[in-house]
Amino acid sequence: MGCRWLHSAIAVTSLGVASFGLFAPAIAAEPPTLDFGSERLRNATIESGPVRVVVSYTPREGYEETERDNLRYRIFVNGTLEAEGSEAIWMHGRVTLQDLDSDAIPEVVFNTYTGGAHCCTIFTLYSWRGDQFRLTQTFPLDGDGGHFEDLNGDGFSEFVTFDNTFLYAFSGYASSYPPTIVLSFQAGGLVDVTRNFQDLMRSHAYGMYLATRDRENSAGVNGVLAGYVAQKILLGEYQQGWEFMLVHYDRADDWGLETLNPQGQRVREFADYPSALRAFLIDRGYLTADNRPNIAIDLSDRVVASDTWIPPAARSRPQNRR
Ligand SMILES: [Ca+2]
Ligand SMILES: [Ca+2]
Repeated sequence: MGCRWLHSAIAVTSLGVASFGLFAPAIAAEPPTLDFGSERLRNATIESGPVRVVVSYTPREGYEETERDNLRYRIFVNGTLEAEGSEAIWMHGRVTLQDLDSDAIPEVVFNTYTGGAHCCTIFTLYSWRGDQFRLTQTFPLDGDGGHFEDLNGDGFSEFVTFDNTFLYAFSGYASSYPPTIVLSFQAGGLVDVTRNFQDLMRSHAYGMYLATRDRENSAGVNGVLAGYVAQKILLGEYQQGWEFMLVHYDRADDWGLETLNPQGQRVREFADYPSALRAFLIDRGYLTADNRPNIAIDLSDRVVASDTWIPPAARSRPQNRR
């Protein structure tokens, strides 16, 4: 329902990956997984290598006003409890043991779907770093959020997603076409490597170009073009992207020409789409304040909500250690 461009974006992205031709993805056994859906779980366990996860989960019975945590988990390494936590699962979720950095110790990857029309998946990652866990949690990300895949075969998985801040900025959801984000899983955290993946970005830009052509002079093209210009900035082709936008934008569409604060009061108003888009791209860090491509942009900040370490004091049962 109404996610046509996002669907085509994903299809194009897949083509881009397939056309890399640099490596043949290894065919690995399915990683150990537990799904959280309509079945109750009591101390359900998955394990791989030194890591074991024990989960209890109670499905929700219809709508509940309280955000009660209905998933509880404990994570053991070599038999010692090293982390525990709880989450609220609204629709469904899963936990997977997946080695994202090829060090033979699987990462614990939770993803939880929050429900809502086009929303949202949160990823929670525990990575054992020898004597403690590094814990990374994403913002709620649109749809299924993204996926892990080792795009270049270097042993470090990439998290492939989109810049969610473009959704609804200059059009409704169906016409929003956000630019690519690729983060590499390094040392237990997510690092922006988007611009290393030129082929992937280029095929995504081509999808945006086709979507613009299909929407010529019709509502929503400004949502596609916002993503397109950002994508071209990432490709080092800002000027070309900007000129394409100037030819193709919808002058009659006023979506996004005023900025409201959380109280709904107007804080900024723009005369036309190009000036609103320029201000937006500066706000989002794609352009510097003096209107130049920002080569230092770090796109991880719109994916990673928190990144912490779990110190020994925070662990339960410290007497079990060593
Ligand atoms: Ca690992
Ligand atoms: Ca990689």
